Amino acid sequence: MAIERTLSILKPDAVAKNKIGAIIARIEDAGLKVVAARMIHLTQAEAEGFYAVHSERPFFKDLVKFMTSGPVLVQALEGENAVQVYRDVMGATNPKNAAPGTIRADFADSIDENAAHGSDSLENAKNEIAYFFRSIELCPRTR
Ligand code: RTP
Ligand code: MG
Repeated sequence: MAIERTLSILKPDAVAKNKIGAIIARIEDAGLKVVAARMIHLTQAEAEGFYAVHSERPFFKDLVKFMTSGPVLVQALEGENAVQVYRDVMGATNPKNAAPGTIRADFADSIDENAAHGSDSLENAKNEIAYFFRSIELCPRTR
């Protein structure tokens, strides 16, 4: 299987609950490696740009409001099959449907405040990583 990179955002609810370390432990335990990381408090324009694909959806306004409500941890993760592996580690979008032991089952309260974002395809992962990180900020993990 190919080595991929994916974008993770630990959302404002997870940061406010002080669960950054607990969630990164899940990420590392799944074999994914952090190759870039930054804390950022998104502006409205930055959140709207990131979620532009959802701009016509009914939840868009609330999503942007939530994502700008506090700081987030943005990370690029690397590993075999990283896009799907991280989606599996996060669990379903709605924590009520997320399998036990997943990030959203254990740390999220609702579909709106669901602790983590993960890219949904390799192509989107490339674009999303480039939205937050310059190539020089990505540190390949050779060991
Ligand atoms: P994400 O992009 O954050 O990783 O989540 P996802 O792929 O599992 O879900 P997506 O369909 O991309 O939706 C993005 C975020 O919008 C919120 N949402 N709310 N109220 C609703 O019906 C609804 N649907 C989606 C969620 O916070 C979701 O993570
Ligand atoms: Mg998504």
